[in-house]
Amino acid sequence: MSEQSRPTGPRQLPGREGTPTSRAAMAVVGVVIVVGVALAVLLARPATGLAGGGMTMTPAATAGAAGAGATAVTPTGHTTEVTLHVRGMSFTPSTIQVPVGDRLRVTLVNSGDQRHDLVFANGAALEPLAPGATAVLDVGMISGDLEGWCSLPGHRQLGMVVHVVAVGTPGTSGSSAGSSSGSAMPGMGATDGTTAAPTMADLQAEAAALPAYPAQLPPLDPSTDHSYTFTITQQQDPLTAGRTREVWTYNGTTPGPILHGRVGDTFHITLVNHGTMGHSIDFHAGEVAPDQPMRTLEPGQSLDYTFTANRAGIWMYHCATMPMSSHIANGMFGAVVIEPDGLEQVDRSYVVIQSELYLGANGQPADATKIAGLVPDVVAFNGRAFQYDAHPLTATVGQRVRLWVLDAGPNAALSFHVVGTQFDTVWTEGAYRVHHGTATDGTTTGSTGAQVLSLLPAEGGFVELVPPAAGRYALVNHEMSLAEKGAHGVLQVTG
Ligand SMILES: [Cu+2]
Repeated sequence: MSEQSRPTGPRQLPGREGTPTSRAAMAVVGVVIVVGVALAVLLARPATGLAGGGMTMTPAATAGAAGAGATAVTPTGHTTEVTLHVRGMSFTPSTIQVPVGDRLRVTLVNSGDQRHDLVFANGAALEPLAPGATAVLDVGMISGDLEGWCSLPGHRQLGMVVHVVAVGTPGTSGSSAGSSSGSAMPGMGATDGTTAAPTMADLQAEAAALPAYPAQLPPLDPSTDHSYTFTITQQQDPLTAGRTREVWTYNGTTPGPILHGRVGDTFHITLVNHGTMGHSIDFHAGEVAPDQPMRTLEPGQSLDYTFTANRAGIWMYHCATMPMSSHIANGMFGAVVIEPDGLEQVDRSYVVIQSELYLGANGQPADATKIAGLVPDVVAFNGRAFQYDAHPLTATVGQRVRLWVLDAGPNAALSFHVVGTQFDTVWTEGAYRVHHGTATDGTTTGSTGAQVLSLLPAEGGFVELVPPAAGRYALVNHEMSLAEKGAHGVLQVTG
Protein backbone atom coordinates (compact mmCIF):
# COMPACT_ATOMS: atom_id res chain seq x y z
CA MET A 1 0.00 0.00 0.00
CA SER A 2 1.56 3.30 -1.03
CA GLU A 3 1.58 6.37 1.17
CA GLN A 4 -0.42 8.18 -1.46
CA SER A 5 -3.26 5.75 -1.18
CA ARG A 6 -3.69 6.00 2.55
CA PRO A 7 -6.76 7.59 4.07
CA THR A 8 -6.12 11.21 4.91
CA GLY A 9 -9.11 12.22 7.01
CA PRO A 10 -9.90 10.99 10.47
CA ARG A 11 -10.90 7.35 10.42
CA GLN A 12 -11.71 7.28 6.73
CA LEU A 13 -11.88 3.71 5.70
CA PRO A 14 -11.38 2.40 2.22
CA GLY A 15 -14.21 0.48 0.65
CA ARG A 16 -13.95 -2.82 -1.13
CA GLU A 17 -13.50 -1.29 -4.55
CA GLY A 18 -10.99 1.14 -5.94
CA THR A 19 -8.54 0.56 -3.14
CA PRO A 20 -5.17 -1.09 -3.04
CA THR A 21 -6.81 -3.95 -1.20
CA SER A 22 -9.16 -4.85 -3.99
CA ARG A 23 -6.60 -7.02 -5.73
CA ALA A 24 -6.12 -9.09 -2.63
CA ALA A 25 -9.83 -9.17 -2.11
CA MET A 26 -10.20 -10.47 -5.64
CA ALA A 27 -7.69 -13.17 -4.90
CA VAL A 28 -9.82 -14.24 -1.98
CA VAL A 29 -12.86 -14.30 -4.22
CA GLY A 30 -10.89 -16.38 -6.68
CA VAL A 31 -10.20 -18.98 -4.06
CA VAL A 32 -13.83 -19.06 -3.16
CA ILE A 33 -14.76 -19.67 -6.78
CA VAL A 34 -12.87 -22.92 -6.57
CA VAL A 35 -15.14 -23.95 -3.76
CA GLY A 36 -18.28 -22.81 -5.42
CA VAL A 37 -19.33 -20.16 -7.88
CA ALA A 38 -22.34 -19.58 -5.74
CA LEU A 39 -20.21 -18.31 -2.89
CA ALA A 40 -18.59 -15.72 -5.10
CA VAL A 41 -22.07 -14.57 -6.00
CA LEU A 42 -22.80 -14.31 -2.32
CA LEU A 43 -19.72 -12.24 -1.61
CA ALA A 44 -20.36 -9.82 -4.42
CA ARG A 45 -24.04 -9.48 -3.67
CA PRO A 46 -25.04 -6.05 -2.46
CA ALA A 47 -27.27 -5.63 0.54
CA THR A 48 -30.72 -6.91 -0.17
CA GLY A 49 -33.99 -5.78 1.19
CA LEU A 50 -36.27 -7.77 3.39
CA ALA A 51 -37.68 -10.99 2.19
CA GLY A 52 -41.23 -11.75 3.13
CA GLY A 53 -42.41 -15.05 4.46
CA GLY A 54 -42.96 -17.81 2.00
CA MET A 55 -40.59 -16.42 -0.60
CA THR A 56 -38.91 -18.98 -2.81
CA MET A 57 -35.49 -18.37 -4.28
CA THR A 58 -33.84 -19.94 -7.22
CA PRO A 59 -30.77 -21.83 -6.11
CA ALA A 60 -27.74 -19.61 -6.44
CA ALA A 61 -25.91 -22.35 -8.27
CA THR A 62 -26.83 -25.52 -10.03
CA ALA A 63 -24.76 -28.12 -8.34
CA GLY A 64 -23.38 -31.16 -9.99
CA ALA A 65 -22.99 -34.51 -8.40
CA ALA A 66 -22.12 -34.27 -4.75
CA GLY A 67 -19.76 -36.32 -2.68
CA ALA A 68 -17.07 -38.81 -3.40
CA GLY A 69 -16.48 -40.70 -6.55
CA ALA A 70 -19.20 -38.86 -8.37
CA THR A 71 -18.32 -40.32 -11.74
CA ALA A 72 -18.52 -43.86 -10.43
CA VAL A 73 -22.06 -43.55 -9.08
CA THR A 74 -25.04 -44.34 -11.23
CA PRO A 75 -27.84 -41.81 -10.88
CA THR A 76 -31.05 -43.36 -9.59
CA GLY A 77 -33.20 -40.78 -11.29
CA HIS A 78 -34.90 -40.25 -7.95
CA THR A 79 -34.90 -37.05 -5.88
CA THR A 80 -34.87 -36.98 -2.08
CA GLU A 81 -36.78 -33.99 -0.76
CA VAL A 82 -36.03 -32.68 2.71
CA THR A 83 -37.27 -29.65 4.64
CA LEU A 84 -34.85 -28.02 7.04
CA HIS A 85 -35.91 -25.64 9.78
CA VAL A 86 -33.84 -23.35 11.95
CA ARG A 87 -34.00 -23.66 15.72
CA GLY A 88 -31.81 -21.22 17.61
CA MET A 89 -28.37 -21.66 16.07
CA SER A 90 -28.91 -25.11 14.56
CA PHE A 91 -30.61 -26.75 11.62
CA THR A 92 -33.23 -29.34 12.28
CA PRO A 93 -32.96 -32.08 11.30
CA SER A 94 -29.19 -31.89 11.50
CA THR A 95 -28.63 -35.20 9.72
CA ILE A 96 -30.19 -36.19 6.39
CA GLN A 97 -29.98 -39.69 4.96
CA VAL A 98 -29.95 -39.84 1.16
CA PRO A 99 -29.58 -42.95 -1.01
CA VAL A 100 -26.46 -42.84 -3.13
CA GLY A 101 -27.29 -41.68 -6.63
CA ASP A 102 -30.36 -39.65 -5.58
CA ARG A 103 -30.55 -35.94 -6.15
CA LEU A 104 -31.11 -33.95 -2.97
CA ARG A 105 -33.46 -30.99 -2.88
CA VAL A 106 -33.53 -29.06 0.38
CA THR A 107 -36.27 -26.64 1.32
CA LEU A 108 -34.90 -24.30 3.95
CA VAL A 109 -37.47 -22.62 6.17
CA ASN A 110 -35.81 -19.87 8.17
CA SER A 111 -37.81 -20.31 11.35
CA GLY A 112 -35.07 -18.51 13.29
CA ASP A 113 -34.90 -14.89 14.38
CA GLN A 114 -32.09 -13.70 12.15
CA ARG A 115 -30.65 -14.24 8.66
CA HIS A 116 -29.16 -17.57 7.71
CA ASP A 117 -27.91 -19.13 4.53
CA LEU A 118 -27.04 -22.68 3.59
CA VAL A 119 -23.98 -23.80 1.68
CA PHE A 120 -22.66 -27.26 0.98
CA ALA A 121 -19.09 -28.42 0.55
CA ASN A 122 -19.82 -29.20 -3.10
CA GLY A 123 -20.60 -25.54 -3.79
CA ALA A 124 -24.40 -25.66 -3.75
CA ALA A 125 -25.53 -22.56 -1.90
CA LEU A 126 -28.51 -20.46 -0.94
CA GLU A 127 -28.31 -16.75 -0.39
CA PRO A 128 -29.06 -15.51 3.12
CA LEU A 129 -32.74 -15.81 3.99
CA ALA A 130 -34.59 -13.32 6.15
CA PRO A 131 -36.46 -14.69 9.17
CA GLY A 132 -39.69 -16.28 7.97
CA ALA A 133 -38.47 -16.78 4.42
CA THR A 134 -38.27 -20.09 2.57
CA ALA A 135 -36.07 -21.17 -0.32
CA VAL A 136 -35.31 -24.34 -2.22
CA LEU A 137 -31.82 -25.58 -3.03
CA ASP A 138 -30.87 -28.28 -5.50
CA VAL A 139 -27.84 -29.83 -3.82
CA GLY A 140 -27.13 -32.15 -6.74
CA MET A 141 -26.63 -35.90 -6.92
CA ILE A 142 -25.39 -37.45 -3.71
CA SER A 143 -22.45 -39.79 -4.16
CA GLY A 144 -20.92 -39.62 -0.71
CA ASP A 145 -21.24 -38.00 2.69
CA LEU A 146 -21.55 -34.24 2.47
CA GLU A 147 -21.63 -31.41 4.95
CA GLY A 148 -23.60 -28.20 4.77
CA TRP A 149 -23.59 -25.17 7.05
CA CYS A 150 -24.64 -21.57 7.50
CA SER A 151 -21.76 -19.43 6.24
CA LEU A 152 -22.66 -16.23 8.12
CA PRO A 153 -19.76 -15.41 10.42
CA GLY A 154 -19.67 -17.60 13.50
CA HIS A 155 -22.88 -19.49 12.78
CA ARG A 156 -21.17 -22.70 11.72
CA GLN A 157 -19.06 -22.68 14.88
CA LEU A 158 -22.20 -22.35 16.98
CA GLY A 159 -23.56 -25.52 15.41
CA MET A 160 -25.39 -24.56 12.23
CA VAL A 161 -24.26 -27.66 10.40
CA VAL A 162 -26.21 -30.31 8.51
CA HIS A 163 -24.75 -33.71 7.70
CA VAL A 164 -25.83 -35.54 4.58
CA VAL A 165 -25.21 -39.25 5.07
CA ALA A 166 -25.00 -41.15 1.79
CA VAL A 167 -26.80 -44.43 2.32
CA GLY A 168 -25.42 -47.39 0.40
CA THR A 169 -22.02 -45.93 -0.36
CA PRO A 170 -19.43 -48.66 -0.80
CA GLY A 171 -17.28 -48.29 2.30
CA THR A 172 -19.54 -45.44 3.27
CA SER A 173 -18.90 -43.05 6.02
CA GLY A 174 -15.92 -40.81 5.57
CA SER A 175 -15.73 -41.32 1.83
CA SER A 176 -13.44 -38.57 0.94
CA ALA A 177 -14.79 -35.78 -1.19
CA GLY A 178 -17.87 -33.99 -0.04
CA SER A 179 -15.71 -33.41 2.96
CA SER A 180 -16.30 -30.53 5.23
CA SER A 181 -13.09 -28.61 5.10
CA GLY A 182 -14.56 -25.32 3.95
CA SER A 183 -11.25 -23.69 4.70
CA ALA A 184 -11.68 -21.04 2.06
CA MET A 185 -14.97 -19.86 3.47
CA PRO A 186 -15.12 -16.31 4.68
CA GLY A 187 -14.31 -16.07 8.34
CA MET A 188 -13.53 -19.73 8.57
CA GLY A 189 -9.81 -19.59 9.02
CA ALA A 190 -7.90 -20.76 6.02
CA THR A 191 -4.86 -22.72 7.02
CA ASP A 192 -2.55 -21.38 4.35
CA GLY A 193 -1.04 -18.61 6.44
CA THR A 194 -3.22 -15.79 5.19
CA THR A 195 -4.86 -15.57 8.60
CA ALA A 196 -1.59 -15.56 10.49
CA ALA A 197 -0.98 -12.79 13.01
CA PRO A 198 0.88 -9.82 11.56
CA THR A 199 4.20 -8.78 13.05
CA MET A 200 4.44 -6.08 15.68
CA ALA A 201 6.50 -3.99 13.25
CA ASP A 202 3.86 -4.21 10.53
CA LEU A 203 1.10 -3.24 12.97
CA GLN A 204 3.15 -0.32 14.28
CA ALA A 205 3.93 0.90 10.77
CA GLU A 206 0.26 0.90 9.81
CA ALA A 207 -0.76 2.62 13.04
CA ALA A 208 1.79 5.33 12.32
CA ALA A 209 0.48 5.81 8.80
CA LEU A 210 -3.17 6.18 9.84
CA PRO A 211 -4.87 8.83 11.96
CA ALA A 212 -5.61 7.71 15.51
CA TYR A 213 -9.05 7.21 16.98
CA PRO A 214 -9.58 10.35 19.13
CA ALA A 215 -9.02 9.29 22.74
CA GLN A 216 -10.13 12.59 24.33
CA LEU A 217 -13.32 12.24 26.34
CA PRO A 218 -15.92 14.28 24.41
CA PRO A 219 -17.03 17.37 26.38
CA LEU A 220 -20.20 17.22 28.45
CA ASP A 221 -23.24 18.39 26.60
CA PRO A 222 -25.19 20.72 28.96
CA SER A 223 -28.46 19.10 27.90
CA THR A 224 -29.86 16.25 29.98
CA ASP A 225 -31.48 14.79 26.89
CA HIS A 226 -29.25 13.38 24.18
CA SER A 227 -30.26 12.13 20.73
CA TYR A 228 -28.02 10.21 18.35
CA THR A 229 -28.31 8.17 15.21
CA PHE A 230 -26.14 5.07 15.09
CA THR A 231 -25.75 3.71 11.58
CA ILE A 232 -24.46 0.16 11.32
CA THR A 233 -22.01 -0.47 8.48
CA GLN A 234 -19.88 -3.34 7.23
CA GLN A 235 -16.69 -2.06 5.65
CA GLN A 236 -12.98 -2.59 5.20
CA ASP A 237 -10.44 -1.39 7.76
CA PRO A 238 -6.69 -1.34 7.15
CA LEU A 239 -4.70 -3.74 9.29
CA THR A 240 -1.21 -3.69 7.80
CA ALA A 241 0.15 -2.52 4.46
CA GLY A 242 -1.73 -4.54 1.86
CA ARG A 243 -3.98 -6.29 4.34
CA THR A 244 -7.43 -5.30 5.57
CA ARG A 245 -10.16 -6.83 7.66
CA GLU A 246 -13.90 -6.45 7.39
CA VAL A 247 -15.22 -4.52 10.35
CA TRP A 248 -18.81 -4.05 11.49
CA THR A 249 -19.33 -0.63 12.97
CA TYR A 250 -21.59 1.91 14.55
CA ASN A 251 -21.15 5.12 12.50
CA GLY A 252 -18.14 3.85 10.60
CA THR A 253 -15.63 3.54 13.43
CA THR A 254 -14.59 0.88 15.87
CA PRO A 255 -15.08 1.63 18.70
CA GLY A 256 -18.32 3.40 17.89
CA PRO A 257 -19.06 6.90 19.21
CA ILE A 258 -18.14 7.63 22.83
CA LEU A 259 -21.13 9.20 24.59
CA HIS A 260 -20.77 11.36 27.70
CA GLY A 261 -23.41 12.42 30.21
CA ARG A 262 -24.40 12.76 33.85
CA VAL A 263 -26.41 10.59 36.17
CA GLY A 264 -30.08 11.04 35.31
CA ASP A 265 -29.53 11.94 31.64
CA THR A 266 -31.73 10.33 28.99
CA PHE A 267 -30.34 9.02 25.72
CA HIS A 268 -32.35 8.41 22.55
CA ILE A 269 -30.61 6.34 19.93
CA THR A 270 -32.00 5.70 16.48
CA LEU A 271 -30.30 2.54 15.27
CA VAL A 272 -30.22 2.00 11.49
CA ASN A 273 -28.86 -1.19 9.95
CA HIS A 274 -27.00 -0.45 6.71
CA GLY A 275 -25.16 -3.78 6.91
CA THR A 276 -25.89 -6.91 4.94
CA MET A 277 -26.82 -9.09 7.90
CA GLY A 278 -28.70 -8.83 11.17
CA HIS A 279 -27.32 -6.55 13.90
CA SER A 280 -28.53 -4.94 17.11
CA ILE A 281 -27.36 -2.96 20.14
CA ASP A 282 -27.30 -3.38 23.92
CA PHE A 283 -26.49 -0.35 26.10
CA HIS A 284 -25.31 -1.36 29.55
CA ALA A 285 -25.73 2.29 30.63
CA GLY A 286 -29.48 1.97 31.15
CA GLU A 287 -31.96 -0.59 32.37
CA VAL A 288 -34.55 -1.70 29.82
CA ALA A 289 -36.51 -4.83 29.05
CA PRO A 290 -34.24 -6.26 26.34
CA ASP A 291 -36.90 -7.81 24.10
CA GLN A 292 -37.73 -4.88 21.84
CA PRO A 293 -34.81 -2.42 21.96
CA MET A 294 -32.16 -5.15 21.72
CA ARG A 295 -33.88 -7.09 18.96
CA THR A 296 -31.93 -7.94 15.83
CA LEU A 297 -32.57 -5.60 12.91
CA GLU A 298 -32.59 -6.97 9.40
CA PRO A 299 -30.70 -4.93 6.77
CA GLY A 300 -32.56 -1.69 6.10
CA GLN A 301 -34.52 -1.73 9.35
CA SER A 302 -34.25 0.75 12.21
CA LEU A 303 -35.42 1.07 15.80
CA ASP A 304 -35.47 3.61 18.60
CA TYR A 305 -33.68 2.75 21.84
CA THR A 306 -34.19 5.05 24.82
CA PHE A 307 -32.60 4.68 28.22
CA THR A 308 -31.98 6.81 31.28
CA ALA A 309 -28.52 6.59 32.82
CA ASN A 310 -29.32 6.26 36.51
CA ARG A 311 -25.86 5.16 37.61
CA ALA A 312 -22.32 6.34 37.00
CA GLY A 313 -19.76 4.34 35.10
CA ILE A 314 -18.06 3.77 31.80
CA TRP A 315 -20.69 1.48 30.38
CA MET A 316 -20.16 -0.79 27.43
CA TYR A 317 -22.49 -0.99 24.48
CA HIS A 318 -22.26 -3.72 21.88
CA CYS A 319 -24.11 -5.67 19.23
CA ALA A 320 -26.28 -8.34 20.83
CA THR A 321 -26.85 -10.51 17.77
CA MET A 322 -25.56 -14.08 17.92
CA PRO A 323 -22.79 -14.94 17.97
CA MET A 324 -21.98 -11.88 20.06
CA SER A 325 -18.33 -12.91 20.24
CA SER A 326 -18.02 -12.40 16.48
CA HIS A 327 -20.03 -9.18 16.37
CA ILE A 328 -17.91 -7.64 19.13
CA ALA A 329 -14.64 -8.97 17.67
CA ASN A 330 -15.62 -7.40 14.36
CA GLY A 331 -15.87 -3.99 15.97
CA MET A 332 -19.41 -3.50 17.27
CA PHE A 333 -18.76 -1.93 20.66
CA GLY A 334 -18.33 1.42 22.34
CA ALA A 335 -18.74 3.27 25.62
CA VAL A 336 -21.13 5.58 27.43
CA VAL A 337 -19.35 7.60 30.12
CA ILE A 338 -21.66 8.68 32.94
CA GLU A 339 -19.82 10.80 35.49
CA PRO A 340 -20.27 10.13 39.19
CA ASP A 341 -21.91 13.07 40.95
CA GLY A 342 -19.32 15.53 42.22
CA LEU A 343 -16.54 14.29 39.96
CA GLU A 344 -13.62 16.72 40.21
CA GLN A 345 -12.36 18.62 37.19
CA VAL A 346 -9.05 17.34 35.88
CA ASP A 347 -6.60 18.68 33.32
CA ARG A 348 -6.87 15.80 30.84
CA SER A 349 -9.52 13.15 30.31
CA TYR A 350 -9.02 10.24 27.94
CA VAL A 351 -10.91 7.08 27.07
CA VAL A 352 -9.12 3.80 26.40
CA ILE A 353 -11.12 0.76 25.28
CA GLN A 354 -9.43 -2.59 24.84
CA SER A 355 -10.63 -5.16 22.34
CA GLU A 356 -9.27 -8.23 20.60
CA LEU A 357 -8.90 -9.10 16.91
CA TYR A 358 -9.06 -12.67 15.64
CA LEU A 359 -8.06 -12.41 12.02
CA GLY A 360 -9.74 -14.07 9.10
CA ALA A 361 -8.27 -13.97 5.62
CA ASN A 362 -7.44 -10.67 3.96
CA GLY A 363 -10.57 -8.56 3.60
CA GLN A 364 -12.69 -10.93 5.65
CA PRO A 365 -14.30 -10.61 9.07
CA ALA A 366 -12.94 -12.26 12.19
CA ASP A 367 -12.25 -15.99 12.30
CA ALA A 368 -14.91 -17.46 14.55
CA THR A 369 -12.88 -20.58 15.28
CA LYS A 370 -10.04 -18.44 16.59
CA ILE A 371 -12.49 -16.44 18.69
CA ALA A 372 -13.79 -19.63 20.29
CA GLY A 373 -10.18 -20.60 20.99
CA LEU A 374 -9.67 -17.39 23.01
CA VAL A 375 -6.25 -16.63 21.51
CA PRO A 376 -6.33 -13.26 19.75
CA ASP A 377 -3.95 -12.34 16.94
CA VAL A 378 -4.01 -8.67 17.81
CA VAL A 379 -5.14 -6.65 20.84
CA ALA A 380 -6.05 -3.01 20.44
CA PHE A 381 -6.67 0.16 22.39
CA ASN A 382 -9.54 2.04 20.71
CA GLY A 383 -9.68 -0.34 17.78
CA ARG A 384 -6.14 -0.29 16.46
CA ALA A 385 -2.99 -1.90 17.83
CA PHE A 386 -0.18 0.43 18.90
CA GLN A 387 -1.89 3.56 17.56
CA TYR A 388 -1.03 5.68 20.61
CA ASP A 389 2.62 4.74 20.34
CA ALA A 390 2.63 6.63 17.06
CA HIS A 391 0.10 9.26 18.15
CA PRO A 392 0.56 9.58 21.93
CA LEU A 393 -1.89 10.95 24.44
CA THR A 394 -0.39 14.15 25.83
CA ALA A 395 -0.06 16.00 29.14
CA THR A 396 2.36 18.33 30.87
CA VAL A 397 4.26 17.73 34.08
CA GLY A 398 2.10 18.13 37.15
CA GLN A 399 -1.21 17.88 35.31
CA ARG A 400 -3.84 15.52 36.67
CA VAL A 401 -4.68 12.95 33.99
CA ARG A 402 -7.84 10.88 34.15
CA LEU A 403 -8.01 7.74 32.02
CA TRP A 404 -11.42 6.14 31.58
CA VAL A 405 -10.82 2.49 30.74
CA LEU A 406 -13.20 -0.17 29.43
CA ASP A 407 -12.54 -3.76 28.48
CA ALA A 408 -14.79 -4.49 25.49
CA GLY A 409 -13.45 -8.02 25.06
CA PRO A 410 -15.01 -10.11 23.73
CA ASN A 411 -12.85 -12.44 25.79
CA ALA A 412 -9.61 -11.13 27.25
CA ALA A 413 -8.99 -9.36 30.54
CA LEU A 414 -7.20 -6.04 30.97
CA SER A 415 -4.63 -5.33 33.67
CA PHE A 416 -4.25 -1.63 32.94
CA HIS A 417 -0.99 -0.06 34.03
CA VAL A 418 0.86 3.15 33.15
CA VAL A 419 4.60 2.55 33.31
CA GLY A 420 6.41 4.89 35.67
CA THR A 421 3.32 6.06 37.51
CA GLN A 422 1.07 5.10 40.38
CA PHE A 423 -2.64 5.74 40.43
CA ASP A 424 -3.62 7.87 43.42
CA THR A 425 -7.25 7.47 42.39
CA VAL A 426 -9.01 4.33 41.15
CA TRP A 427 -12.73 4.16 40.51
CA THR A 428 -14.04 0.87 39.19
CA GLU A 429 -17.51 -0.56 38.65
CA GLY A 430 -19.37 1.86 40.82
CA ALA A 431 -16.95 2.85 43.58
CA TYR A 432 -13.63 4.39 44.47
CA ARG A 433 -11.00 1.97 45.69
CA VAL A 434 -8.54 4.77 46.27
CA HIS A 435 -9.35 8.47 46.17
CA HIS A 436 -6.47 10.95 46.19
CA GLY A 437 -4.32 8.47 48.06
CA THR A 438 -6.96 7.57 50.62
CA ALA A 439 -8.24 4.03 50.82
CA THR A 440 -12.01 3.79 50.77
CA ASP A 441 -12.03 1.70 53.94
CA GLY A 442 -10.37 4.64 55.69
CA THR A 443 -7.38 2.61 56.84
CA THR A 444 -4.85 4.70 54.98
CA THR A 445 -5.14 8.44 54.48
CA GLY A 446 -3.32 10.26 51.74
CA SER A 447 -0.52 7.76 51.23
CA THR A 448 -1.89 4.79 49.30
CA GLY A 449 -2.37 4.03 45.65
CA ALA A 450 -2.59 1.36 42.99
CA GLN A 451 -0.47 0.06 40.13
CA VAL A 452 -3.22 -1.55 38.07
CA LEU A 453 -6.88 -1.20 37.18
CA SER A 454 -7.98 -4.77 36.58
CA LEU A 455 -10.96 -5.34 34.34
CA LEU A 456 -12.76 -8.38 33.01
CA PRO A 457 -14.70 -8.06 29.74
CA ALA A 458 -17.41 -5.38 30.03
CA GLU A 459 -15.92 -3.93 33.21
CA GLY A 460 -14.80 -0.34 33.31
CA GLY A 461 -13.58 2.47 35.52
CA PHE A 462 -11.13 5.32 35.65
CA VAL A 463 -7.73 6.02 37.12
CA GLU A 464 -5.94 9.29 37.84
CA LEU A 465 -2.27 10.04 37.88
CA VAL A 466 0.01 13.06 38.01
CA PRO A 467 3.16 12.51 35.95
CA PRO A 468 6.20 13.63 37.95
CA ALA A 469 8.50 14.55 35.06
CA ALA A 470 8.69 14.81 31.29
CA GLY A 471 8.85 11.47 29.48
CA ARG A 472 7.11 8.76 27.53
CA TYR A 473 4.87 6.80 29.87
CA ALA A 474 3.69 3.54 28.34
CA LEU A 475 0.04 2.51 28.73
CA VAL A 476 -0.02 -1.27 28.81
CA ASN A 477 -2.10 -4.28 29.46
CA HIS A 478 0.16 -5.88 32.04
CA GLU A 479 -0.88 -9.25 30.72
CA MET A 480 2.29 -8.72 28.77
CA SER A 481 1.61 -11.00 25.82
CA LEU A 482 -1.48 -8.93 25.11
CA ALA A 483 0.55 -5.71 25.29
CA GLU A 484 2.95 -7.25 22.78
CA LYS A 485 0.00 -7.94 20.50
CA GLY A 486 -0.95 -4.27 20.47
CA ALA A 487 -2.56 -3.30 23.82
CA HIS A 488 0.09 -0.65 24.24
CA GLY A 489 0.31 3.11 23.86
CA VAL A 490 2.09 6.15 25.19
CA LEU A 491 1.26 9.14 27.35
CA GLN A 492 3.74 11.80 26.20
CA VAL A 493 4.48 14.23 29.04
CA THR A 494 6.30 17.48 28.35
CA GLY A 495 7.85 19.88 30.85
CU1 LIG B 1 -23.85 -7.07 14.92
